[in-house]
Parts: sequence; C-alpha cells; structure tokens
Amino acid sequence: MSEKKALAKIRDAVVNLDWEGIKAACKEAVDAGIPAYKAVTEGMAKGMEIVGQKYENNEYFLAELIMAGETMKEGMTVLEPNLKAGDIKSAGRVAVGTVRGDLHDIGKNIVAMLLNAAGFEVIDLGVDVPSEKWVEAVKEKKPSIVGMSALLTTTMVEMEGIIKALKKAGVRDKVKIIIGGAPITQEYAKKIGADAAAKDAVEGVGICKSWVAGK
Ligand code: B1M
Repeated sequence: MSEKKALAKIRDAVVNLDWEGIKAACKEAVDAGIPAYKAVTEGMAKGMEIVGQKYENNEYFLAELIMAGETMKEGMTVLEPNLKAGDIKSAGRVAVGTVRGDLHDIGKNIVAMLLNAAGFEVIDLGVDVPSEKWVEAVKEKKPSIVGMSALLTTTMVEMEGIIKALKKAGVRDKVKIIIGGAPITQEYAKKIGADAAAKDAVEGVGICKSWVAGK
C-alpha cells in the first residue's frame, strides 16, 4: 500500500469514528515502514481536523468529538511504542500540560509523544493544570522547558497567569516557555512573555530541539 493511501486510511478511521478499525490501519502503516510520527501528524491529526470542521458545520456533535478522541487514543496505542523505538538519548526535560479550565488533551498528548520520540524526558502534568502546579513542577522537577497547551479562547488567558506565577516564584528565568493550541499566535506569545508559540507539534518539537542545542 502506498504511503498516501495508508495515511488516508488512518485519517478516515478517525473521521468515521472507527475505533475498532484504527489499530489495524495504524499497524498496516507501521508494517509498511511509514514513520509513526507521520501516521500521527499526517494521518490522525488530519482526521481530527476534519472532525473539527464537521462539528463546526453541525454534522457532528459532542458525542462524536468524544468518540473521535477515543479513536485517536486507540491508534496511539499502536503508534506510540514505535515512536520510541529509536535509540534516542535524553535531550532535556520538558514539563507539558493543558492549562486550568481546559480539558482538551489530544494536541498536548501528540506534542508529548513527539517530544518523547525526540529524546526528551517529558513530565506530563495532565489537563486543567492550575498555576500552582506549574510552579511546583518547575521547582521540583527542574525542567529546562515548560510547554503549555490551551484550546479555548477562555482558557488561553491562563497562560499569562502561569508566567506571572513563575516570575513571582523566582523561577521564570530557569525555563524556556513554549505555548500552543488552536487559538494561540506568535503575537499572543510575545504579549504574555512566552518564548515561543508553535502552530503544530512538529514545529513545537523543532523549537525545543533548537533550544537544547543552544540555537
Ligand atoms: Co472542544 N472546542 N470543547 N472538545 N474541541 C474546540 C477547541 C472548538 C474550537 C470547537 C468549536 O466550537 N469549533 C471550541 C472552542 C471555541 C473557542 O474557544 N473559541 C470548543 C469548545 C467550545 C468546547 C466545549 C466548551 C464544548 C461544550 O462543552 N459545549 C468543551 C470544553 C471542555 C473544557 O475543556 N473545559 C469542549 C470539549 C471537547 C471534547 C471533550 C468533546 C473534545 C476534547 C477531547 C480531548 O481532548 N480529550 C473536544 C474536541 C475534540 C475539540 C476539537 C473538535 C478538536 C480539538 C483537537 O483535539 N484537535 C476542537 C475544534 C478544532 O480545534 N477545530 C474543539 C486535534 C489536535 C491534534 O489539534 O489540539 O489544535 P490541537 O493541537 C495541535 C496544535 O494546536 C499544536 O500541536 C497539536 C498537534 O499538531 N499544539 C501545540 C497544541 N498544544 C500545543 C502545545 C505546544 C505546541 C503545539 O507546546 C507546548
């Protein structure tokens, strides 16, 4: 099967909420030698984009969004071990999470997975993470990078509060801060004092890699 067809099959499994078929589609892609990160970013994430459009067009509703999320998680059970399969040395430590009030974790999980695959040690703080927990994580786990995710325009504002809390605790300068999620822009990152914004997981990992390489 061609790479294009294999990726389309994965994408369609997400769109069709085929949580039983997605594992087979992902396995087929892995067996065909397609890099697992491509199956995530060009297969599953593309499918989720279409699901989002269907939601916006009132073709899909909340139940379908939840099913699509579950379908992606099923696919990840096949792809994640393959992302880690390379012989990778630790590139640095990153604390990631979704900010307070926000339960969206699919994008954050993809970022975490790809960071892991790129050799980073990932501390996943989960979802709905309040500023105190970010501060605690930076003080105790000493990551060199903090990666925040927000999908709602009502929760992205939390990011500024987290940066202020890190400053107040005297640890802001100990970390680089990257932010991401659908409503996030470079301008917003600049405005709140983050070091970078990433439009997708691949770009985010690239930025983190450049930081640990001292670029
Ligand atoms: Co929600 N939701 N949702 N939702 N949901 C959106 C975000 C929305 C745009 C849909 C819409 O109305 N068109 C809308 C927000 C509107 C706004 O704020 N302006 C919305 C809403 C309103 C809501 C609820 C309020 C709905 C309700 O209850 N009435 C509710 C809020 C719950 C809460 O958080 N408190 C809600 C709930 C849900 C579900 C639980 C059903 C489900 C989430 C399941 C889960 O995450 N486990 C869900 C979903 C699936 C979506 C959409 C359809 C898809 C999000 C997604 O997973 N995308 C979304 C519509 C959309 O985005 N078009 C929508 C796929 C994912 C791979 O992309 O997360 O953008 P994304 O991540 C990308 C990049 O953004 C980037 O890399 C990722 C991969 O390339 N990235 C980073 C993300 N974080 C990064 C961090 C980085 C770097 C890059 O560095 C650290």
